[in-house]
Formats: sequence, C-alpha cells, structure tokens
Amino acid sequence: MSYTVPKLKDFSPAALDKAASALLAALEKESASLANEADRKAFRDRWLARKDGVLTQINDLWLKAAPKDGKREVGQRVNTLKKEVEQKVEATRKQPAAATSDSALDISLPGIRRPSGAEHPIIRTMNEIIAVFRNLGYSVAEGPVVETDYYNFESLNFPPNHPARDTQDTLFLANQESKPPRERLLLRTHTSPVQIRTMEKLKPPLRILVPGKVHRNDPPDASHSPMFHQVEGLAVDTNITFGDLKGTLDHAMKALFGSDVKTSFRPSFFPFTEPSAEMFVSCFICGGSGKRGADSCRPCKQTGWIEILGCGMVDPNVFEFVKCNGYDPEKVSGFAFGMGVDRIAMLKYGLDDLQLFFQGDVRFLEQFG
Ligand code: 2NL
Repeated sequence: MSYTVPKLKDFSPAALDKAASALLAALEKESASLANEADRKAFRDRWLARKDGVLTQINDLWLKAAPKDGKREVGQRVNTLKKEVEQKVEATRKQPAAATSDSALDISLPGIRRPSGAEHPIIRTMNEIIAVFRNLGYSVAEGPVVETDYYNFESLNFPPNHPARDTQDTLFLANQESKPPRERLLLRTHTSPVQIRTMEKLKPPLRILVPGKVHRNDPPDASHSPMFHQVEGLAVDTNITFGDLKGTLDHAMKALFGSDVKTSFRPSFFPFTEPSAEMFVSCFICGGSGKRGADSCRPCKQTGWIEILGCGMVDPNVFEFVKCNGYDPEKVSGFAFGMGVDRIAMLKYGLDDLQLFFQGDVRFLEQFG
C-alpha cells in the first residue's frame, strides 16, 4: 500500500492527467491482490471511507486546493475519477474468493462413486403383478394399514365373535376398550378393507388391484413373518361369472410365470367369497413332473403343482354392506382374489428363507440391481 495522494502544485491538464493515472494504477494494483472478505473490506475503506479515504483526500488536496480559475476543470476530472474508483470498488464486492491453488486440487484422484440402488425384490414382484392387471384395465387402490374392526372383519362377513376370526392371528392396538367394538383399531390382516372402502367411494362397474403391507401375530421363521405383503383384486359388474374369474386368473398366471403354465382350481372356504377356491399353477421349476433329474422337486413337494392364491365369487353378504352405493347383490356380481407376494417372490428367485427379504443385508439386496 505504497500509494499516497500527493499535494498538487501544478494544476495544468498534463499534470492532472499524470496524477490521475498514478491513482488509477494504484487502484488497479491493490484490487488485484484481494484474497478474502477482510481484504475487500479494508480496500473499500481505504478508497471510499468518508473520513480519510482516498476520494476524500483528492477532494481536499486537489479540488479544494485548486486555483479559482481552474476549479471547473479540476472539479470535472475529480468527478470522473470518483466514478471510476467507485465502479472498481463495487466490482470487487462481487469478486469470487480466490480460486483454490492448483496444488490443492488433484484431478487424477478417482471421482466419488455413487452406488445405484435397486428395487426390493418384493416390490419388484408386486409391480410385475400390478402391470399384468393394468393391461386388463384394473386400477390400483391403497388404504390404511391401521384399520378398524369394521373394515377388517365385520364388513367382510366375519360377524363379531365368529370363529373365522381366529384363523387370522390379529395384532390389536392397546387401550381400545372404551370404543364400540367395530371402531377398535388393529393392524389389517389382509388388504380386503381397501376393497370395501373403494366400493363405498366408487360405484360399479369396478376393476381394482390392492397391493400393500399386512400384519399377523406369527413369529418369524423361514416361511412366516409378522409383516408380509398381499395383492388382492376385485371385479364387480353385471353378470360377472366364475368363468370370468378363471379366464382372468389363467391369463394372469401365464403372463407372470410363462405361457406354458396350467392352472387348477380346487374348492376352498373364505368368509367373503362363495363359492371359494384355491388356485394352483403347474410347477414352473420342474415343469409339472415333480422331479428334477434324479431328485424330487422341492418347491412343489413332488406334486407338480404350486398353490398361488385364494379366490371366489364375492359373497352377497359383503355387497349388503355397500348396497347403498349401487352394489345391490340382486343386480351386480363379482369375483375377488388374494395372493401373498412374499411367497411368490421366493418362488421366482428360488429362495428358501423368507427372512432374507427383511434383514436388509446388502450382499443379498445388491444381487437384484
Ligand atoms: C388368500 C385369499 C382372498 C379375497 C381375498 C375379497 C375381498 C372382498 C370381497 C371378497 Cl372386498 N373377497 N378378497 C377373496 C378371496 C380370497 O385371499 O389366500 N390371500 C392370501
């Protein structure tokens, strides 16, 4: 900071030019060496400060000291100089911090590797099932995991205290005793409550698929988990028949497991369907033979058939609960089905332990990337 504002004796244009360019050269030099915010503030103060900044000094030493007949000329030059100084100082305010020196940046270092995530095999299987039914015109509906007794049981034709409730080891929320029984909260044991909620909102005809988490009081082992996943489906219209159910599900199984699988329907029971059936597909591991070379086929237990889902015609008692929204069992009929996604994903990926899905071991999960 060697520059100081000189006193002027000679106020001729040539002398003024010389003084002005010395000042601007000093300004340029100082502005080039600013490294940080503190430097920029000191620079600003030195040149613009009211009290003793350079601009104040040229006002005192040059303009005020000028002879009367040269004041006009000096005044104009000082004004121009002031503008130039102000612009330069203003420009340094926005100047970015000095760039990192070359030695601090090693461009030969490898970049930051961002590991790509992968869809969880259960979600992937769920999405594949959904895609098949989307192509048939089904929409997706979702609903709460914490449900009322009414939506999880009563409206699905499980009357209060009926033994059918015992087949679904239900997890109940604590401290519900003060509520009327049908309002008490539980973790849904199937996604069927969403189908009731959807029928309350949308009039028939209806084609929906309902994927989601469900809970049951089952201790975890290789084939059980207190939390698992279901996809249920529901079609309601005039004149829906068991033939529609069989045709739809047979098509869906061929789309999911390959066009050469066969389907087989065997009588069963569910409270919310009548008649009800379990559907089997011919084993897509052993091709239905029950044998793998000299060994027996494990997934189908040598039977050549694998149970995939439960299904049936919607029980008229279920429609009674949503009759006022157009679901009169005298006018409409429907079929419904439900499948466990986790078990289907195990079959698809040849796994023998359900817990692998829920342990979050990266070595397992990254195989699906
Ligand atoms: C299974 C069986 C099934 C349904 C779910 C259903 C829903 C309504 C009305 C009638 Cl609102 N039925 N759902 C029907 C038959 C079977 O699931 O084994 N799931 C894993």
